[in-house]
Amino acid sequence: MNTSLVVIPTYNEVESIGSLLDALKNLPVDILVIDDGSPDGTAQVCLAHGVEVISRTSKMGLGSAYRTGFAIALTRGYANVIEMDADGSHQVRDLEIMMEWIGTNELLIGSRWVADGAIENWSKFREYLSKGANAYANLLLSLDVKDTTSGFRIYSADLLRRMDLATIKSEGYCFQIEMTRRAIACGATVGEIPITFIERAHGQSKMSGAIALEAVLRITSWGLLRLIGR
Ligand SMILES: Nc1nc2c(ncn2[C@@H]2O[C@H](COP(=O)(O)OP(=O)(O)OP(=O)(O)O)[C@@H](O)[C@H]2O)c(=O)[nH]1
Ligand SMILES: [Mg+2]
Repeated sequence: MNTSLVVIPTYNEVESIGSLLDALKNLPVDILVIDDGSPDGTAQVCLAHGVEVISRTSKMGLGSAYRTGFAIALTRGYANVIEMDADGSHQVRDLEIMMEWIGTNELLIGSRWVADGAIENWSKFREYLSKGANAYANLLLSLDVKDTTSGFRIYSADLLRRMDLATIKSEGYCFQIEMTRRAIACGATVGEIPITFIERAHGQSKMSGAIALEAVLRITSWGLLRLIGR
């Protein structure tokens, strides 16, 4: 067993998961895929690569997939838990660099919006949506993190144990913001490492109006609670 577990949530990523798993095999990490019954056969590709898959029966959301994966990681005694998307947006070469920083901060975020961070092939709309979400979250929540929505992260297991994960409610990318907020509330230091985020070349984005709305509503309600001192 390695000391780090990469948790990868998947829904219909059959065209990109294989190359990600191949690249990850060169790193000192174990891999756990949380697949929500992808009809395209994503889970079968993982199993063919000798990778463990938790197969859930229906699409239950990114947040609940990560909560499931984190709980397993903590039960098994990993020291570090890594979050990574299966769609080719997160690069294994960036993960190698992020792993060199393990031990410096309890939460390491692969960041698009720090110096030397980059995006490739993203539409202006997606860029403004991401920057807008980060600006809104920072304005209302004073997180002082440039890329709170990034899903490319390394958590120390000690931090995750303190974070009371069962009470994290978000399901879309707001999960990343809620986790950042909770980590800071639990006394974690946060380090941002520049990454190059590449727009998926295959498959379909799971981004939707409902997911963006969840983020706006939750950030606003956390901001209001903060304003009245709760
Ligand atoms: N298990 C599970 N995985 C999911 C679910 N929704 C998204 N994912 C996976 O989570 C990762 C991130 O999802 P994306 O579709 O890339 O969402 P996104 O990064 O917000 O959107 P894009 O930037 O447009 O790609 C991918 O590996 C998805 O397959 C879900 O409901 N269940
Ligand atoms: Mg993506």
